[in-house]
Amino acid sequence: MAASIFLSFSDNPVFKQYATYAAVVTLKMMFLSAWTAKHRISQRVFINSEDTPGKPQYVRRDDSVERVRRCHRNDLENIPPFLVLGLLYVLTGPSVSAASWHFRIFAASRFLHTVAYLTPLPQPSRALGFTVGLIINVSMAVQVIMSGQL
Ligand code: GSH
Repeated sequence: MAASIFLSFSDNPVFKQYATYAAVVTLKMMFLSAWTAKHRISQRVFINSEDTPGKPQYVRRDDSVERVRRCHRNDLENIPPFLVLGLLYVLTGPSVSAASWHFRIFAASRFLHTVAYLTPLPQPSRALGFTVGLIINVSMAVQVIMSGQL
């Protein structure tokens, strides 16, 4: 039976799992904003002239900052879809075990992607992180579509 749309931590263990992993990956994604800011300040690499008054030479690009930004952008391409698809998937009433494996593997894949991008680790480690997360999102989307009516 499909899960109730009125979800809470106490009465739906699958939603509890979803909420926990959603918070973890969202925090990880938000961390990359702070990490970008840290790199900008320590490398003196600013994007706007008002961020470095009187020092226009610091309005420049730098690969260490761009790398963190690319990593963050990749999270933005993958984590919001997880948040939407994961919630819809919870509403299809999956087993706790199947759902937790989806959420766990997605979270692990995004941590692998981040570590591989920022270290950087040799490919295909980053591609693996990206691909596994993508497969999980596709799997949840397919299950949502299959449990609905087109
Ligand atoms: N928007 C991505 C891109 O332009 O590369 C789509 C494909 C993708 O996400 N590829 C992964 C990646 O880490 C695995 S190679 N791409 C680098 C990036 O998004 O900066």
